[in-house]
Amino acid sequence: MLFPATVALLLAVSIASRMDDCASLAKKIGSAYIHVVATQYLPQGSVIDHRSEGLDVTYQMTPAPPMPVGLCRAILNVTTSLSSSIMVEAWLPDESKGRLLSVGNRKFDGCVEYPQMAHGMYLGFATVSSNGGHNGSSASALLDQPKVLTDHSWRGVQQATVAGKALVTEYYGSNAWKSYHIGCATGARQGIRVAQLDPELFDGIVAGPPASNFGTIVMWYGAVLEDIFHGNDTYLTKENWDLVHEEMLSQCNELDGAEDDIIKDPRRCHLETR
Ligand SMILES: [Ca+2]
Repeated sequence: MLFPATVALLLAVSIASRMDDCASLAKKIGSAYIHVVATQYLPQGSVIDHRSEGLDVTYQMTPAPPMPVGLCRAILNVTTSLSSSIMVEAWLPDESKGRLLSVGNRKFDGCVEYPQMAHGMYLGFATVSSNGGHNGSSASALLDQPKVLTDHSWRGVQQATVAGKALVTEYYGSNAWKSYHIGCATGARQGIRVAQLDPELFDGIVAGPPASNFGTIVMWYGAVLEDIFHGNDTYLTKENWDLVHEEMLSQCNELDGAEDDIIKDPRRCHLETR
């Protein structure tokens, strides 16, 4: 039987060993194209204060949750062309199942999806994501910058995954035996594009509602917003739309057999307004 003081000592030695392993990644992974910005061992429950790290622009959309497990965090700058680069964040959990998970971006964001990365930690994935080549949520960084646009389109995911695979090999001593990508909307579109251009990179891709036909989606948004939020007195106000929403639910919620506030097939909902 181990005494509590002995257990605490073993735990401290284990964490110290992991901190050394994590720190040594900086020497092993660097190359002409990959610059290691920082490595950091994060014990279970610790919180990343990215604002104090000066990274609030890159990570502003979604604050980091408390770390669900102990992990080695690596931040890389990966050169993708003569005029573009991506910031990559990789989390390597203490208890790995030998698999890698890539997490995509959202909309025009250059923001690392911390909550999805934390989800990867729960499942024992080494998890990687990037800023897609630019910081913040604006698309202005993409204007007249085709290399940056390419990074946001697909190359950021590809290169972050390549770097992530190298990190896994160095940190755990063996290659990732499976690699997956997960994303919603833009993140899904990125995964599909990578599958077209580099089909061997992933073993599987979870593409939520993929924003693949992005130009049409943006045009559709413009048309719909013009129709419903034009500001003319003859248009419905937000309060009016709330009434429409409630009425649609009351008339059509049960059409799909479930009273769950979801109308599964809106085409079957013919709103009776009189
Ligand atoms: Ca329903």
